[in-house]
Amino acid sequence: MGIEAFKIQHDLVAWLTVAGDKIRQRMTEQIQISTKSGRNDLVTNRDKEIEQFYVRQIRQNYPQAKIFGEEGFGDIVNDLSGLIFFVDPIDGTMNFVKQKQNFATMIGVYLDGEPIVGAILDVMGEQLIVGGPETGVTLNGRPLAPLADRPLADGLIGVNGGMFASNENQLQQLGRASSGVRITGSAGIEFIQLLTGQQIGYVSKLSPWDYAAGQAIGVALGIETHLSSGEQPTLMSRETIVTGLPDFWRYFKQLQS
Ligand code: 2AM
Ligand code: CA
Ligand code: CA
Ligand code: CA
Repeated sequence: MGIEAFKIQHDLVAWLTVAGDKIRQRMTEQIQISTKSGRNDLVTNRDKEIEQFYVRQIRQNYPQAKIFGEEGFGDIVNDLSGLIFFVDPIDGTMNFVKQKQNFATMIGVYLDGEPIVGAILDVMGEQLIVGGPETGVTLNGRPLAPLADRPLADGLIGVNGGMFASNENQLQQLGRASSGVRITGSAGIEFIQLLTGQQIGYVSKLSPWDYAAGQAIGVALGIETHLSSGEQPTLMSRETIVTGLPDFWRYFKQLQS
């Protein structure tokens, strides 16, 4: 395909490892917090520093690539052509600020809209999951096998708290049909739980950098990622993302009809 998926994967592992070390080393330092769209939508100096670190690495190693990053240090991306790095420097910034754990750093890489490789690091849990359709998936270097489908009744699901409370997309019925509902506050951590078999599905309103990495890794393990309509996520704007094992998706689809 003209793109070295294994080389990109190797680079992502190196960059996320350095980023994770930087964040953990500075956990006790005072952080500068500001709000974005509202009081629950935060950004810190650490989010910005880590995105700038990734942007420097990407520019140096993949000068032809476009960078779609949450904090705005990348490019203005208007279409999916070419090589694109979707960057979320700290995912779960509210958890980073309030809990000092349960947050991730992640990057997803696509070529002309097709997944190449994704990497997600649970920074405090030190769990690094990386992979894609061509490279296979590893967790801290150990290979992960594709996931077997499981009935909704036999698995936990992750949801967005606001959507669950308002029963958007009939999430409460979905929750009752499952083994239970969990609200984590970090899309990256939700994806790690999904990809390692601890959860069977996840529904949330997400931006491209929130699901690009998880979707790319999921393709290699049998995880489906859709819009609630069933269409393919656009990787361009904030949308309701439904991701999980096939049985989870079948049940979700039935509830919408
Ligand atoms: P973030 O921390 O990188 O912003 C729970 O809030 C999850 O939804 C997190 O993964 C968070 O990512 C993401 N999210 C997406 N849009 C958000 C918004 N407008 N406000 C808060 N969290 C948002
Ligand atoms: Ca944010
Ligand atoms: Ca995010
Ligand atoms: Ca973020």
